[in-house]
Amino acid sequence: MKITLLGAGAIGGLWSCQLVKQGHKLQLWTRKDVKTINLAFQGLNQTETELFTFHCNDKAAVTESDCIVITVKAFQVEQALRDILPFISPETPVVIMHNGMGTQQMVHQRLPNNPIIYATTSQAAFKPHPRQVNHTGLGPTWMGAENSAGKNFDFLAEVFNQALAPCQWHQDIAQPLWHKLAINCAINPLTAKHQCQNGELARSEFNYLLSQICQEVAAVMSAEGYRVTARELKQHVDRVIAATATNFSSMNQDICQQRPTEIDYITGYLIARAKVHAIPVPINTQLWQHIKQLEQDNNDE
Ligand code: KPL
Repeated sequence: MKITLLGAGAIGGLWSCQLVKQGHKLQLWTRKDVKTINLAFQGLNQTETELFTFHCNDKAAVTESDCIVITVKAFQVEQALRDILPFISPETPVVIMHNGMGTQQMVHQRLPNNPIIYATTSQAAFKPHPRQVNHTGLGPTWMGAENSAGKNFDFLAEVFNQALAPCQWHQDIAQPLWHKLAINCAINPLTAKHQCQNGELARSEFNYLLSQICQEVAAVMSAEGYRVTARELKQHVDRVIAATATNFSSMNQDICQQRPTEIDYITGYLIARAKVHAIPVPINTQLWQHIKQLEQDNNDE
């Protein structure tokens, strides 16, 4: 397939290399005006790196793309779409993959005709420097239609599955998106606040706090129609903490490197939905305030 990918961060870089290895013709769309980008890629549990050269920013290639993949952060999706919109054909499917929720409405407005597919992944990747991507953990990827036109593109899950398994199509993509949101509500703000690796959260002192976060998320998820218990969410969070023990979460890295975080699309989205259902979420609200303060402090420096 001809693919254009926006957002070659850690996850975008990982998918770019895996899709090219599968024989797809993939170009990168970048903010910098460059013609090519080299990426060194280190596969999971491998010591050697492979070098990939990607063509970039070819407007005609965007128009000819069979699929557009957007892997920028949630708060960058609007700008990314604005940049590329004039070149996207109205029938081209657009796959959007980011942590958090809450970009759907804006995406519908900007792409009223295109098939829209949302994706969420638990694959882990790390960029030790701008031109190197390391695959650091395996996890499932889910894809699903966000509008009726998107329903015809369930085969894309198999395309992504061939590139990096497991990837499956979900009839109600909001369900895996909510489950990933629960994981991110629990792990990301705490690892950013305490400047620690994910594995530190397995210490007993975090147990009660994690359970309270899960309690609040479970209440909002249930009100949204996704029946889940706080206990189930906490067990899932504990499993992800163990599986990603040596990772620094994306929010930890964003705060550390004085970048904006996805807090408004993770905990902020939970708080917004809680408000709609009149459900109190005081613990998540405190964490949201704390991260907003850290972002502000970084800005003031
Ligand atoms: O998605 C993640 C992130 O860092 O954003 C987790 C699952 C917490 C892994 O680090």
